[in-house]
Amino acid sequence: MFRKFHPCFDVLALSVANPEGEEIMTPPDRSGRRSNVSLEERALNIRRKALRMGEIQGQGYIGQALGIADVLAATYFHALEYRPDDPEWEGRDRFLLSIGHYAIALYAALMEAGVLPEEEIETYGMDDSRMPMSGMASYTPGMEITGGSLGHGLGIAVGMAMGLRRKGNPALVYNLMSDGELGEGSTWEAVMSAVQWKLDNLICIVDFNNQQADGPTRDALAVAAEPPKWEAFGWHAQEVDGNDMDAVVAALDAARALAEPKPRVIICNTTMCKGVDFLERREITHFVRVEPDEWSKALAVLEEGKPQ
Ligand SMILES: Cc1ncc(C[n+]2csc(CCOP(=O)(O)OP(=O)(O)O)c2C)c(N)n1
Ligand SMILES: [Mg+2]
Repeated sequence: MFRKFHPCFDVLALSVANPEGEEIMTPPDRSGRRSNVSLEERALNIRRKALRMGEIQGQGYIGQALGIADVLAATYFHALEYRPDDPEWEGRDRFLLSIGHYAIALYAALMEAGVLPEEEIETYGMDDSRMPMSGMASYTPGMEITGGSLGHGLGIAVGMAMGLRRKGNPALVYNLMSDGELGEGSTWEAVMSAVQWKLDNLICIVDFNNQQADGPTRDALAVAAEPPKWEAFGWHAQEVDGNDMDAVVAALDAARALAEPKPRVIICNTTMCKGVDFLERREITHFVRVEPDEWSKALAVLEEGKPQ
């Protein structure tokens, strides 16, 4: 069984087994996730769950979660190979959340995907919860790394991609990073390493929401996000509207189908707080302030705009 969209892995991988003797290439069980629920509906559910978690804690990085929901829906329900009931399945694609403060968004996606049970939503951010406010690998099934010290996810992804290739494992490594991380030198060391090692099993997704803690990214180091910059380093680069589902899906397909031996980046232009207009208009969206009565209002606005 060849991976449909990834023609360039080693044929030898077909016979590789993990230490338990299970064939890595056993086709994943898609039941319960690639159902007839549309990607738009998945994205809406991710937004709903994120808002609920925000309401429970009275705070959260909700602007990021609402902004990246479409990308997460396309990634988890169109692109990624994984088994919801076996998050450590050796054949899974690795999804790295370099930006630990986006954990609320990934928890929502993992719940929607059936990796985390929905009942746990009420524990978000509480003592002993498996969903702390910043993502930690040792706490949460499906959380591959402890991100949050910004600028390190891509370097870890490079190491993982090299390791998987060495083991003959055809899984892909996805790294979700932020535009703020483009200002970190360690990111660019990883960019160069990925090219040096011809890592065609690495897909980097940049959430370009034009926001950092201190203001707009375009006022800082925005040139780093442009495709020509990545292409000059030797990457295959695409730039899309990250809130346009069809565009995100097409970009993921193109990244996976590429036969050239190079890493791939998809720069996703997203809108912070997408789907809740009164929050979209807030000036400070990095840690958007939501009043206690605004959580239900935000949910109502989201429901009004839901896909028909
Ligand atoms: C190395 C490092 N420096 C600073 C921080 C503090 N910090 C947390 S989130 C953040 C904003 C960075 O911008 P971006 O990742 O684009 O965040 P967004 O506002 O889009 O969520 C900063 C500076 C950190 N976590 N790690
Ligand atoms: Mg940002």
